[in-house]
Amino acid sequence: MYQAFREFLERELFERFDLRTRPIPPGLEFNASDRGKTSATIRSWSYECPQLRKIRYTYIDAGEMAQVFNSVIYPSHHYDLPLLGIDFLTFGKKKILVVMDFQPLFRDEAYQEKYIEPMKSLRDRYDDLAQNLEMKFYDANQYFSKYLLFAKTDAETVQSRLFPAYQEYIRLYLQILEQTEPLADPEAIQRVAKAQKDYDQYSADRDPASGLFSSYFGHEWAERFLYEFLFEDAVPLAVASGK
Ligand code: BLA
Repeated sequence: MYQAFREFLERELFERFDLRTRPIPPGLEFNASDRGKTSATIRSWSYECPQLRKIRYTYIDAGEMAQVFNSVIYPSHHYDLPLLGIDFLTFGKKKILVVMDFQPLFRDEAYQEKYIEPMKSLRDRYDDLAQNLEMKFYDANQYFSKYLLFAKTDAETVQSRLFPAYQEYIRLYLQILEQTEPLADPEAIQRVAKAQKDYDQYSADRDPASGLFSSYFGHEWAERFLYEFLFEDAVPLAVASGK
């Protein structure tokens, strides 16, 4: 269902950047569970280049049960750009939830103006995909912008509306990256590194997918996937609290 989305992202990135494969820890690149009705595969890709220190995307294919496309792009610490976050989820025939955003690292006015306002006209044109839904797992004021796309929708809208919106968001993001001067001040660079790390910790601690990963692939694999791949700069909660 989201394969064309994955292919589009891949093409855009390969055309613009000199990508190298970024290693995925052994055993986490692919997994398959076969429990009769709940058979599922999960596959991930990861790349890097001088401007983008971590590009990762994951596809879960559990047939009619679930289709998921999830991605985060982390710029190099020399860019204070938001992260590009994508989470498109289809469960069964009815439940489709899509989220896409430039995920801000900082919340000051100047930052908003520079990196978030450029999304406004796009978001206004895709108003139907920005539904102001309540967040249960995350805090909408942390690492989400006011112009995020966040919708409960249907398969037809995914093709007719989400696909063009997605393409425009990605192109805008890459255009902003191209126009942004890298930071030179070591303190500013350090501040970005810290903010990206905090994002990983925040996201790993709240990830609503860990139950989904556990149910298909077991708890141990799910924990490794979360802390060694998806949000590798996060420390598992039990370790952080010394338990
Ligand atoms: C919600 N994301 C969810 C849910 C799941 C996932 C299962 C809950 C859906 C529900 O309400 O039943 C799934 N999250 C995943 C998967 C991965 C993951 C499969 O990290 C990894 C492979 N989530 C992101 C990113 C964004 C994001 C990058 O990983 C940013 C665009 C957003 N996901 C996001 C939001 C919700 C969500 C905003 C709703 C959560 C809420 O209600 O608080």
